[in-house]
Parts: sequence; C-alpha cells; structure tokens
Amino acid sequence: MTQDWQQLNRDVMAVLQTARQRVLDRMASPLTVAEKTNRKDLVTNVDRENEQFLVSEIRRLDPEAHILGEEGFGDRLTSLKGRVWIVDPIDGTMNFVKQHDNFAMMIGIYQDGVGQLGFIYDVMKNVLYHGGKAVDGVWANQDQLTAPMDLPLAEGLMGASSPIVIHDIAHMQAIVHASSGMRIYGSAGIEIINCLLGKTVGYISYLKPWDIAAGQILLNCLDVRVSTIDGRPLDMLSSNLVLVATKKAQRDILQIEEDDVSL
Ligand code: 2AM
Ligand code: CA
Ligand code: CA
Ligand code: CA
Repeated sequence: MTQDWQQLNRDVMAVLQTARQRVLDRMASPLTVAEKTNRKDLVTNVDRENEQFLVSEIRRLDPEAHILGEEGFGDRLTSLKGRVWIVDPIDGTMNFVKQHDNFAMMIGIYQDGVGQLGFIYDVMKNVLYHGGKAVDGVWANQDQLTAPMDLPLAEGLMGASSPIVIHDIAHMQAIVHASSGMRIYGSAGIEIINCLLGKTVGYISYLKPWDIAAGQILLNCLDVRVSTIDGRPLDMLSSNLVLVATKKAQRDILQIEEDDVSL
C-alpha cells in the first residue's frame, strides 16, 4: 500500500493538538520531577504521560509502526527498516520545569531510514512546525516557510547547548568568535526552529535521535545542513555531536574544525 502522507500529516497534527491541550491541563497541577542521570537531566510525570499518549495514538494511526521514544514506552529498535517514528514527548524539560515555556513536542517519521515527515510543536506559542520530503515543504501552522538565507558564519548568530560552550567542545569559542554572537535556549527543538526561521545560522549539541529526528527532516527540506561536527551523516540509532548550519556556515565551521584553531 502506498502511504497517503498528506493524510498522515493531518492526522499527526490533530494528535499533537490534543496532546498540547492535555499538557496545558496537567501544567495547572504541580509537576512530579525526577532526576535521570544527573540533577540537570530531568523527567516529569508529563514527559512520561505524554509519551504514553503519543505512542498509543501512533499505534492507532499506524499499527505496524516501529517507535523509538525517549522515555522508553516505544520499542527497542536495532534497525531503521520499515516505518520508524522517533518521539520526544517534551524537549527542553528543564525549561518546562523552570520556565513553563520554551519547550516542544517532536515527532520524526522515517521510511527505511529516509526522513519523510517532521513535527516540532512550540507548545506555549502554539506554533506547530511540520512538513518534510513527503509533503514537499515546511509550514508553521498554516503558513508555508521559505528557505532561510544562506548566510556565512560571520553574518549570523550561533546556538549551542551549555556543555559545548562550558567545555569548549568542537572549538566552540573559536566558532562564536567568528560569528555575530551566540544564544542558548535550552531546547534542541526551539534551537532548530530558530535555524528554520533564519534567526540563527547554526546550532551545535550532543543529541540523541529523538532530539534531532524531526528537525533533520524539516531542516533538510529548507536546505539547512544537518551533519556530525566533522560533516558526516548522522547515525539515527545513537548519539551524535550534531552540527546544524546553513550551507555557508557549515563550510566555515568545518574549516575551523580542520584548522584546529584555538583563540
Ligand atoms: P530533553 O529536554 O528532551 O532532555 C538542552 O540543552 C537540550 O539538550 C534539550 O533539548 C534536551 O532534551 C537535550 N538533552 C540531550 N541530552 C541531555 C542530557 N543528558 N541532559 C539534559 N539535556 C539533554
Ligand atoms: Ca530528557
Ligand atoms: Ca530532547
Ligand atoms: Ca525529552
């Protein structure tokens, strides 16, 4: 059976709108917060409940789906064969807990390893970014996005996660020095939205598959590059040190990596 991607796109949007309302309702009560690997790596009852909800809705839409979810309610995946749904129920959990803002829900749908549909929902702004190769475009709610300008590093702002900056991973200080400046938002999803909109020219972070699955699909559809820090394709079954960048900023950053410069 050939997949009706347009219909699936609409169905997933409806599921995410329901999920958003459930999350907003749950935010009216105190959150239950637990540490995962350390005190900066949190999970809440809402992360878990939302993943359970999304996984059950995905199984309803696509009974043969293979699902990889951050909180473990999906399947144990060893390959990207078939249709694979990669789910991050709350991206930016620290922001969710501390700010009640700047967090996202993300779903990426891959067919035999090829990204087809991506969804990043900025929950508090109520803007759902969706689209990809299968529907030939990217939209913010109903509005189609055009590709961001291909600015070089020197003409744009860079995003990164805090550890990359604190530990100067991947020559981050030299990259910031060469850019117009840096911004840190604390959510891969929000950072990716900034790249989609051309508000930043790039983003660097250690990311798990669910942090970048949706974003890679949307970014590639708007000609923004997603690779490892040395320019290779991502392995969507493991962690990667990810470089998101415009074509020109990617060239500039890969040159800095090659030159191995320090300030
Ligand atoms: P999360 O909130 O879904 O865990 C924070 O810089 C960003 O990096 C968030 O998008 C966060 O996703 C992600 N991240 C990945 N690994 C993380 C970790 N070990 N601790 C905290 N955030 C992590
Ligand atoms: Ca997490
Ligand atoms: Ca995440
Ligand atoms: Ca998460």
